[in-house]
Amino acid sequence: MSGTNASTLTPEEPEAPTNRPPSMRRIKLWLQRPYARKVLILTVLIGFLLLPLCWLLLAAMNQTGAPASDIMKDIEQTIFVFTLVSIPITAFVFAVLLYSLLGWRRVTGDEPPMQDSPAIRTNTIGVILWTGVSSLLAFFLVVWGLIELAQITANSYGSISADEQPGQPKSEIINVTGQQWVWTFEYPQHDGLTSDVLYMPLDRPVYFNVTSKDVIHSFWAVELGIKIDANPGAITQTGVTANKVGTFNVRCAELCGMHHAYMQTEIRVLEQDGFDSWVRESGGKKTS
Ligand SMILES: [Cu+2]
Repeated sequence: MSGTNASTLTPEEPEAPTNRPPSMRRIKLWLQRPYARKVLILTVLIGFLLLPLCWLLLAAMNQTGAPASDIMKDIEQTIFVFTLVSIPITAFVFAVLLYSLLGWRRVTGDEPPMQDSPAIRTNTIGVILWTGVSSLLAFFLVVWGLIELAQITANSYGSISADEQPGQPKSEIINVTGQQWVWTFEYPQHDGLTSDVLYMPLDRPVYFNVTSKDVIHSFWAVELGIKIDANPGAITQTGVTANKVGTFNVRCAELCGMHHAYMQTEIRVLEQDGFDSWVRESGGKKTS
């Protein structure tokens, strides 16, 4: 060992590659690759193709007359925004998938395989862009979701009984009972009048006490945007103000046995006069 230079004995870090172009230049180089450009073009194309989805979803939901309450309007808005925000990422993932399937098929004949590109997985700007954009989108959705959730909770009267809500016109209380496989609605303010169709007055807060006689069901007033479990031996509460006259749907949203799919009935939202007449004709007392 004698005579050797001391510096060669100390272990050295492997030499950092010095021939790598700077981050921005590497992205430019990468973008010049034909496949990168094709993937980006595909992303934009697929993005535009997916765009109508936002409206198609709303159109599908509105087929039966939704939104019939502020809650449903909030829910639809949220579905619209979530779809819109997810489109750029979905489009990019599908573009990579499509291009990988179609562009990287078997190499035929003497065709040389495509040249590898400079790796961008360790590219600072690339990594910051990718994680930054997707984090921002996700963060926006979390904030939006929390605000909408608070709004919907307020509109369904949270945990405060509707008739204790400040500044609300007198509410209607309806006891909802699920059982295999029918719904029953009882109106305690009208001599316990019962009905198998959910009659509701327009523009008045309706407060639901929901329970079940047997298994767990879920009371779903589709176009009004409320859905809550109906549990045996317990009462769950929610509420809504219908803001549209019409006939809508109640369904069971919890698999509850053989005829779960048929556990449905109608909601009839009537103007106050019409609702009062229905109450009188059905033997209940008139609303005070
Ligand atoms: Cu059910």
